[in-house]
Amino acid sequence: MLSASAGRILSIVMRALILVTLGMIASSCGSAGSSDDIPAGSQSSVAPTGTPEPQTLELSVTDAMFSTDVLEADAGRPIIVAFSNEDSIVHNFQLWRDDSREEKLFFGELLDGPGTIEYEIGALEPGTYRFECHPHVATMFGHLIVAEPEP
Ligand SMILES: [Cu+2]
Repeated sequence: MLSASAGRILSIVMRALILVTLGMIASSCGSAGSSDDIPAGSQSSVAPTGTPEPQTLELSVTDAMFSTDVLEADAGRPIIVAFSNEDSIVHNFQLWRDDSREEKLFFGELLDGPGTIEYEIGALEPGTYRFECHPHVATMFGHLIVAEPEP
């Protein structure tokens, strides 16, 4: 019903965006060598396949405390949490959809002592998610803020 036509409109919009993007790439190639080129650094952020680049968020634990209580990430890009346990007791990273703690999205392998691990969270929609250490939910928690990347 409504969702079907909304989906059709969305796919038309997506196709138009892809065409516009291709047009921009084509025109930037055409002007190669001119002084007002896009800086080289910004070109590498556009993967040729359209696959979004992963982003790595660093999080460590010392004295049963996370290194931060706010993590930030871009929407739509796979998230990797580079987790480091610097304690001799067990910690991990788990993620809830929000503070209601009704929908758990990720449960990270427990690290029983010092060590590092990369948790592959996947891409998320914009929102304010809640992260915790499973054995210490009452004292070890924070928020992961996912937002649309700056244009
Ligand atoms: Cu813990």
